[in-house]
Amino acid sequence: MKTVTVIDSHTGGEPTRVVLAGGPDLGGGSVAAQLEVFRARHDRFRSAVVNEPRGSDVLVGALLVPPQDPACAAGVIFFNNVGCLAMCGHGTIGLVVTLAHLGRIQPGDHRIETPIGVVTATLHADGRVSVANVPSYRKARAVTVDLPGGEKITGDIAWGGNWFFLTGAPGRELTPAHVVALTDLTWRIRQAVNAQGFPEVDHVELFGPPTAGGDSRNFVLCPGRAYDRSPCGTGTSAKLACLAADGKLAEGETWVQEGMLGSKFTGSFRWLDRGRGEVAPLITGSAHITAEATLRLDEADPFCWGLPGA
Ligand code: PYC
Repeated sequence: MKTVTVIDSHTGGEPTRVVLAGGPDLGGGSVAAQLEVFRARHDRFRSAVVNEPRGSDVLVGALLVPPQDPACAAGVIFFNNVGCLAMCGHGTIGLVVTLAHLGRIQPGDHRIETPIGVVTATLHADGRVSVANVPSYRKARAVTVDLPGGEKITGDIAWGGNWFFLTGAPGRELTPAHVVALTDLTWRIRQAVNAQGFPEVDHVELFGPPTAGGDSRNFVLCPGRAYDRSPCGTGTSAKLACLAADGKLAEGETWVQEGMLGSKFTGSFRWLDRGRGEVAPLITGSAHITAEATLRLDEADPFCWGLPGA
């Protein structure tokens, strides 16, 4: 019987499960190198932690690993129901609130090593967390894709720590009552974007008018077909890169992104390289602890390693 110590939280409704102990030994080195070992040799552990019957399609796992960079408070590998994520904004906020809950960190700045670089998270005295995310940029503007049935959708392709296709959703209400239709639409968009020259895109982000006092509301389809309950930290970073490139948001100005539940992330950016359209996004949100638990992995259980996601 193997046991795994976890703490669950949610960030604007989107859950994160931080694995504190009982995870595999990935051999050290950079978090990028440890991710390769995790992917190649421990995929069933990923599935056991986040998939049913212990988890659900929407749960994001955050495996704490030793950072290579001694200036970092932690290293982390994020994963979901179908694989690993390069970075996760809501998950970083959940991780920081979890480390604070454990008394491992105090308010202030904390460097966290992810597979794609170091991010700095600031734990504020009131419990909110700001994440200075990885450099973000728009790769392609106004890409038109053809959906089966003849509909054409035009959007941007941008990197915010994950790859996104970002588009408007005229005539579609971004509310929980329409999740099935929005999931179906964004899944078809993702397939068309992938087929039309952008195989790297695994998140699709629809934007509509705000309804909870923000600047915009979004619906974000994640790689395993679940939708992000939060406004999505990496998706908001990709949006900031597009707004910056279009001159629609000035350096230092705030952008309040609502998610599907009305929860909000406040974002702003700093230019890193105007010529290349590269920005440093800053995303602020809050998280709440929901559980402290021990997972039991019993080889005699036919569903010990989880049901496949999506
Ligand atoms: O907040 O970056 C994020 C995220 C990615 C997938 C789910 N949440």
